[in-house]
Amino acid sequence: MESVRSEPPSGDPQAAAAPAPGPQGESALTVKILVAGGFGVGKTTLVSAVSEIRPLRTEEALTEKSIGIDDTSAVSQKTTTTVAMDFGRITLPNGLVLFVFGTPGQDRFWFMWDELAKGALGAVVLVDTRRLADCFPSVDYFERRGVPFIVGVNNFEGSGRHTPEQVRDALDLPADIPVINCDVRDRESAKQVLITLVEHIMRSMSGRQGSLTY
Ligand SMILES: Nc1nc2c(ncn2[C@@H]2O[C@H](COP(=O)(O)OP(=O)(O)O)[C@@H](O)[C@H]2O)c(=O)[nH]1
Ligand SMILES: [Mg+2]
Repeated sequence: MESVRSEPPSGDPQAAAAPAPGPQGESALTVKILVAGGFGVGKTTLVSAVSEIRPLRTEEALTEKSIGIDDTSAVSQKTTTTVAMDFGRITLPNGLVLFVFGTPGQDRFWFMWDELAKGALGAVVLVDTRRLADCFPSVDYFERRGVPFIVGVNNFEGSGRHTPEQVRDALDLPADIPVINCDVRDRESAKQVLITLVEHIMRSMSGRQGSLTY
């Protein structure tokens, strides 16, 4: 299997979203990816865990305005919510630079998704198995647009352990879409999720050789 850990970036010129200067001024291959999933599933946490720059966060305190709108029953410690997006950057061991955008989790921000998805080569859909249905809109969105995605099962205490195969069955996902367990609070675990996505994107691109206009 192709590994992004030790090999140089794929020679496919379409993989390059834009060249960005590296630490020594050389240009690096940069790729935009999204982190999606339901409210409180760990998107902001993942971006913060992996980002090598101070992540840009546009969170605001949950206010009375969101009471009755944002369901916080399963995330009782949650006191902030992402109103627009999270943004972070990570350089993978092979030199590929990922720009990671966390999507807003609430339905009332759907209008932003098309803007946010422009130029994205792939996505991570985070899942909390206690609230599996919350990820359906994200899965539908990426399936409909043909955006390669993987599923990260964020293991919260008390959610019980579900095997990736059980989650795959529950979400009715085809066999080629990776489903992996993760703890997005842990940098290495969160990074592994992104590496799995990049490997999946590369496999998807080599399979279709088509245009990447979504
Ligand atoms: N126990 C536990 N808490 C988590 C985990 N991931 C995120 N959290 C917490 O769950 C809450 C919601 O996470 P957040 O990243 O804000 O969710 P978002 O709405 O998807 O951006 C925060 O208080 C996180 O600290 C996890 O894997 N385990
Ligand atoms: Mg958030």
